[in-house]
Amino acid sequence: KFLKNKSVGIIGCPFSGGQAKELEWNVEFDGHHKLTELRPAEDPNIGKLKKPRYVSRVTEAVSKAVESHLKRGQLALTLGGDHSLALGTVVGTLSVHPEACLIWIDAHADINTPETTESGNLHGCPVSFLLGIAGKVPGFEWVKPFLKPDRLVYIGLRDVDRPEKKILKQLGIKAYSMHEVDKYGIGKVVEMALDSVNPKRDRPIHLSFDVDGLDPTVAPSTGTPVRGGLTFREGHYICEAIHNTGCLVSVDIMEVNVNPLLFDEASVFETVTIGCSLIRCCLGETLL
Ligand code: 5AB
Ligand code: MN
Ligand code: MN
Ligand code: MN
Repeated sequence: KFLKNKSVGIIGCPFSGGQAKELEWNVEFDGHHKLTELRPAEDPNIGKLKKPRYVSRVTEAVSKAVESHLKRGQLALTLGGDHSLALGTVVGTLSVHPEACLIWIDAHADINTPETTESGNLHGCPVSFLLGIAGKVPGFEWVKPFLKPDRLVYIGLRDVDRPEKKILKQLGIKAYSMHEVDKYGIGKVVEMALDSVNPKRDRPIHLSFDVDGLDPTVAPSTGTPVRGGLTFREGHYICEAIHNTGCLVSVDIMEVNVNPLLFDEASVFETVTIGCSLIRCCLGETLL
């Protein structure tokens, strides 16, 4: 009766003056970036790649946003959204911190190239673009600097496509699958992961956390769930340990799907809640 158009205005209020403050971070919320406005009228496939122009424009805009927060000395926290966004966030981080390393938490390796992808979905490809092995795809010329393969490490893998396995082997990329998490325990795995990409703990860290790295029983509302994932505590441990290095500059929490047509309210609530608590661990929330 009182509203004009079907449009909601969100008023972000990062304020804690009415209570005892806790983690002592100032929060600057940009508001949601208006990314859907960047969607081109026409966007035919390029080879197998779906919506390539839309993804390239959005990720370029996101890279600039991350870059600007980092340049102001802020921790860049990006909430998404499909994991193609990490192409933007990681380039943003590398353009300010070229020596940064990337810790990728995921059930998937997201390293398909435009040649190897079967689905054509770009959320399965960001890492190949980041490494500069995607070849020339029109619209993605802005992607630089590239990430060196020895600056990348995975934790949580359990659904890696055959050509992706080949790429990981060829480039000698460090990866700790769920098998290694079971074998060594999460404490040892995180230590080994950090030793491989950040041996002296003197490089800035970008953490890209796909919530499907977690087990679907703890993070159900995500597009490509895979059984046998990280437990609630293993996920949190990763964030706590990375916070403790003092090197964290950029965090993505990705693949949280809040579409009420796809997931029931309880699943969305659980997944958003765990996303929030992972973030608090990244910001230094301690148990004791
Ligand atoms: B996610 C798959 N490898 O390329 C592909 O959720 C899945 O960002 C990609 O990790 C999953 O489509 C992308 C089969
Ligand atoms: Mn921003
Ligand atoms: Mn992913
Ligand atoms: Mn995934």
